[in-house]
Order: sequence, then C-alpha cells, then structure tokens
Amino acid sequence: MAFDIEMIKKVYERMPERVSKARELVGRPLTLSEKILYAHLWDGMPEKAYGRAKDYVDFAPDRIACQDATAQMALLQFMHAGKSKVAVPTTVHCDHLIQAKVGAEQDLKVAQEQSKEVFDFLSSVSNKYGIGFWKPGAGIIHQVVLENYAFPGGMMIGTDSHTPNAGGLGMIAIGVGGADAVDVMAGMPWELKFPKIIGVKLTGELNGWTAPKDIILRVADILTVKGGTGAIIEYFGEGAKSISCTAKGTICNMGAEIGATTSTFGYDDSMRRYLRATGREDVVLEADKVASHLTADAEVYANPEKYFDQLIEINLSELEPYINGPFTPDRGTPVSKMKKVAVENGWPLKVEWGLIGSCTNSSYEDMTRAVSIVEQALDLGITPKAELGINPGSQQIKYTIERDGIIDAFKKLGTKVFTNACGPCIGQWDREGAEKQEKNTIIHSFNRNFSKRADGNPNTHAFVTSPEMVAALAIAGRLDFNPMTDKLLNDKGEEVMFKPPFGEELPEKGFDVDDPGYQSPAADGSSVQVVVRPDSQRLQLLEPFQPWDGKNITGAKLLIKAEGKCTTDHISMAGPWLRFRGHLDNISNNMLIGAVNAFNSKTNSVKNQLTETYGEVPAVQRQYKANNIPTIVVGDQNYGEGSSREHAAMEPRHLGVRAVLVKSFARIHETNLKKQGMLALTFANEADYDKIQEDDTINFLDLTEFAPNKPLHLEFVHADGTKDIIVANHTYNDSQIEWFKAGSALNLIAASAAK
Ligand code: MIC
Ligand code: SF4
Repeated sequence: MAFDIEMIKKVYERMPERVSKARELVGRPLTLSEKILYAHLWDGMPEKAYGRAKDYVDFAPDRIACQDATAQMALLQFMHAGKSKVAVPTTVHCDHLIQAKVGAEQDLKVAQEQSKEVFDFLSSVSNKYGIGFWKPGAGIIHQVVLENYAFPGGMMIGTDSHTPNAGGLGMIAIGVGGADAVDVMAGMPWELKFPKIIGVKLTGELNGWTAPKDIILRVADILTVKGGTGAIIEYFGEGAKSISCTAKGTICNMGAEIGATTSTFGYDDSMRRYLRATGREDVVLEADKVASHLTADAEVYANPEKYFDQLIEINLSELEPYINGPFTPDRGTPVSKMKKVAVENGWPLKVEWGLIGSCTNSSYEDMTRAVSIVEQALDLGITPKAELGINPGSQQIKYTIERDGIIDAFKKLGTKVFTNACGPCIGQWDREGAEKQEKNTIIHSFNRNFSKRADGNPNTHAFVTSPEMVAALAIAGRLDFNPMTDKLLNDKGEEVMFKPPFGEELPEKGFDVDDPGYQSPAADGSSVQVVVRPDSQRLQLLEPFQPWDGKNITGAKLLIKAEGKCTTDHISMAGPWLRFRGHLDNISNNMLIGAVNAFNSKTNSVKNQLTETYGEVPAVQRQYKANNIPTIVVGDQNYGEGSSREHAAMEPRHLGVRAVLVKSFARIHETNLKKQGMLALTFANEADYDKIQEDDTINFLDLTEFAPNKPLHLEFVHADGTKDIIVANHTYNDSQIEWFKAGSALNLIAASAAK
C-alpha cells in the first residue's frame, strides 16, 4: 500500500529547475497549475511556452488510479498492449460494483458473490502486471487515493471523472478514459490540450450552516455544466487556507460537474495536517523543501485578473447553503429561496430519503458535521421524517467513526449504514418501490443527480447539498426546510430548532483501521494466470476494431438525433448495466437508451430506415450493422457530459456507428471517441442541427483529406431528395488522425509492441 516516497522525491527534485525554466519561457509569473504542468512534461525540461487552450502537450503523470467499473475495460485493453508490467504506479479500487440494499455487511457479501468473476479478474490482472489492488469494501477510489497516494505538486490520471478530488492535496489529477490510462501504463506519454486556467478567489470564512460543498455548488451555479470545459480551476485566497484538506477535495471533486479538466489548491497547513494524520510526515518534510513551487507565484494571487483566463470571487462570509438540482448539478438554489422556487417548479416538497456519502463527501469531517445534526435530533427527541443512509468513504473512515461513536449515533436515529463504496451514487441502490416510478424527492451529498441515476426512477427528483444539510432536511422531511430560520416539532409536539453543525477536521485520536483491504502485486507476475471464460456474461476479451478502409463513408443512416442533455448516463447507463462493464457486446445493449429522440421526444425509440418502423436504439443499430450500413449519431450541447466511462464510445464503435456530430462535446468523451477510432465532429454552424431529418442518408465528401484544422463536409440527403451540405469541425491532430486510420489508438500501440 505504501506510497512511493522515492518517486515523490524525484518529482520534487526536478521541480525547481523546471519551474524556473518555464517561468523564463513564459515570461511572467506562473500559476500553480502551470508549475505542475510544466514540471511534468514528457520531454523533461521545458523548451517552449505552450498556448493555453491551443497546444497539445505530452505529459508524464506520476500515478494512475482505476475503479472496478472502468478498470475492466482498461485492463482488457492493457492486456493487448504487449507489456509485462505497468510503467507507472497504478492502483485498482473495487467500489462501484457493490449494491446498497440491506446494510454494509450483507451487501458486501452479496457483491463478492455476484461479482466474484470480475473481482477475481481484476485482482489477478493487478497481481500479474504490478498493480496495487484495493478489495471490495476498502473504500471509494477518490477517498482512498487522498488518504494514501495524493501529494502536493503531483500529477495523476484516473479512469473516473472525479479523479480531480486529489486536487484537495494540491495535485493536478485528471479523469480520463481507460484507453488514455493504457497509454501511460504502457510507458507512453499522455496527451492533453494545454488547459485554460480559471481562478477562484475565496475571501472571508465559512460560518454557521455554510459548508465547503456550498462553494462548489455556487461555482457550478455560476459556471454551469460546461463553464469549466478545457480549464483547470485554481482556488486561492484567505478563504482557501481556512478550509480543511478534505473540504478542498470536495470542491475539486465536483469540478467534474462543470466540465473542468481538474481543480486544485496551493500547498498549505491544512494539507500538512492531513498528510500527518494519514501517516505521511515524510511527504510533508519533502514538500516543505519546495513549498514555494507548490503554490502560485505571489504576484499571480496579488493581481489575479492579469494571469487567469477568468476570475471568480466568492466571499465565504456571505455565502449561503445551496441545494442544487433536480436532474442537473448546476441548478443552484440558495436555501432561503427554496420555499418559493420549489413551489414554482412543482418539485415534491416531501423528502423521502437523505443519503450521505460518495467520493464527494465522506470524510471524517463530513461525517462529524452530519452527526452533529443527528445527535441534536436524538437529544431533542425528533423522529426523522425521511429515511437516512450513509456510505463511509473508506474502511479507515468507517473504522475511525465507529470507534468514535459516530456510527452508533447514526444508527440510533435509524440510519442505514451501507458499504464503503459508491452505492446509491451510481445507481447501485436497490430502493424499495423505485419500480413504481412515483414522483418523489431525495436529497444527497453526492455530486451528480442526472435523471434515473440513483434509483433508476426518472421521476425521482434528486437534490445535491452538504452532508449536514442532508441530515437536517431528511430529519425535517422537507425540501423547503430552512434550518437557519425554521422550527420543527419534536415527538412531544414542542417547537425546537437545530443549532448550526460543527465538526472535527481530523480525528482527535488519529485515524485507525483494522484491515485496509489492500493486496500488493506479485514481484514477478509472469506466472500469474488471468482467466476469462469464453462463455462469460461478465467479461469478454476484446477484438481489435477494423482499421479505416481509406474511403469516404457513404450511404450512412442517421441512427438518432439526440435532443437536450445527453450525458454518459444517457449513452451508457450505469446501475443495472454496471455488471456488463467488462463485456463489450453485452453492455452494447444499453447504447443510447436514455437519449431523447428529437423527432418523437421518446427515449429508446428510433426509426429504422430499413423497415420504416420504430425500434429500440441498440436493436435498430444491430440491424444496420448486420446489413453493413454505417450510421451516425447527432447530438446537442455538451454531449457526453459526466462520466469517464469509455463504454459510451466503445459501444457505438462496436455496433458500427462511425461518427458522432454534435453542437459541443465534454472533454473526456470527445477523447474517448477519438481513441476508439470514431469520428467526433462538431457543427461549424450550430443551427445546422435543425437541418438534420429523421430519414437522412449521409455521405462524407472529403474524409479522404482528413487533416488537422480542416473542417469536413458531410452531405445530408433528405427523404424528399433535397440535400444539405454540413460543415463539421474537429479537433484531431496528426497523431489522433492516425488512431482513426488504425481503427483505434490501441491498434497502434499493439502494432508497435509487436515490432
Ligand atoms: C460516475 O460517477 O459517473 C462514475 C460511475 O464514477 C464514472 C465512472 C464510470 O462510469 O464507471 C465517472 O465519473 O467517471
Ligand atoms: Fe463513485 Fe459516485 Fe464518486 Fe462516481 S461519483 S466515484 S459513482 S461515489
């Protein structure tokens, strides 16, 4: 489990030189983000200044983390890369495949049985290729990474969109698709367009009911789900120093919800305290030696408007608690306005469930702040009106809060304690009655609240807030309860009020854990056997995708024109489908089943141009494939927002979709499409989206001249014989075009390994 202090020392040793060289080349003071990026160039010493939002740059990340739901596909790909060991320290974390139903102990047992084949596969592949393996129940990837591996000034990638959580410890931590991780595991550089940098200056200090979560809920409200696209968000100011390290993690975590590449904070005392509390005094000693490089140059924070592409200022002293939702994490409502807004929108006021946990909010501090409300309810004699559930973030947290009586207090109030895992956050929630699809409200401390996400019910209105607000609103049983002003009736019928929450940043008695759930890999894995049964329904070895035949794609049919929000949850749903994450053909049966067809406003119902009837998207697509007819998918803004799951790109690729043409993409999904040999295109003129008709046949006119910075032209032939030529932009550079030509990036790696 041991983190690699030697690796960290190396990073710090080279940092001063690289940072000063970068400063000289850039010709001005540097932000923290730039320092970390320039210190991690694949080529070593910086040789030129890179244009923000312009230049593609090769980086050398220090670490990789994968979770069970994405690791399966990543490792199935890695097995084709022809390597005997991962080139960079890597860990796999089993957290997504565990249901929340009865309670931790029993749920974990069930998961271990039901997903045995997958966990065995992950454990043996990890063992074979030198990867650290965190067993089911050990905790949620991002908590475990923060507790064990993250370090100030480091760079990591992870096959999960909330990898930026490690920004809480001053890292540049970026969520990627599995194929990107495979590059780095195989010893190749990792490519990223040099990001823009958004500064968020935090002044004042949080007080009363306002929590760190509210900072990011407010930022999400300001920037919206695509406002952070292509940018790193760098937080600074007195307010930044005043919050804990895990609080910073919460804020960085949810940067994913605004499309940010990552988020980070400068090295400070809160990080020192956290590193010490988690047994990493030696990291503090090393980091202190280069502390000036682990934050921006003083001039940057003194005159931020000169150095950031955009600047946001938030005064924490004036910030109110926020409740964001439903259905999108950027719809922010300050608690004082909820009474009015909820009624205006017809949101169900009765709260049915309050859920505390997820990678976003499951730290010791979160649990203590939430339990401070729970304890008041016990003292005041209030029976909670809604059900409460918690998922601790890791076994270390679980063990410590159990020791400190926190779990007991939760249980006394009837709270269900689920496994240290994602659980309800990823639709792994066997919620009683969800199948009735009744309109209802739940409140949670997670990050995402897309339709159907938690319980599969499209009528569940999920709202995101801080853990302490979840506790208060669940106990009150009302969405419009304002704990700062509203009274509650206790069981004796007396009017009572909650006092503001309070918490402990770190456990006074230190963290404790029995068995953290870690398995280290074999020193020499060459004899370890990895078994994938040919008849398995859960795992399937991959077949390489076909290379491009060098011709224009012609006679393609429109599979679907998706309207409105089309997140990765719409393209490749999680929940019940998580069990097929290692089996490409089986999981392809969920392709785009959540996307809304622009022509009939229905989900999973598209016109089959061969039969002139309507059918389910995967079935219709399979029929085109059987007839060798290429297809394209058309989409709206921010297509592929949300998760890093590359299944959302591999499924269409596997089923024969050739291109995805949209108004705009979310970063990770666009890269995932490119990696898998698909064409990821955007309308040069967004209004052209309206020209696409249901019966269109599409011909590419100049794919044979596919080149960087050169738009492609597509002819849409409508059913009445009229045509529209649509100009499609793309962001492929030369090497990405090679992926397309080879059929996928992996085909290129495999070819070079075979040489
Ligand atoms: C999520 O929060 O949506 C997930 C599940 O963690 C995903 C990864 C996945 O789909 O496996 C993510 O955020 O990348
Ligand atoms: Fe797990 Fe939810 Fe975090 Fe994704 S967002 S890693 S599903 S807890």
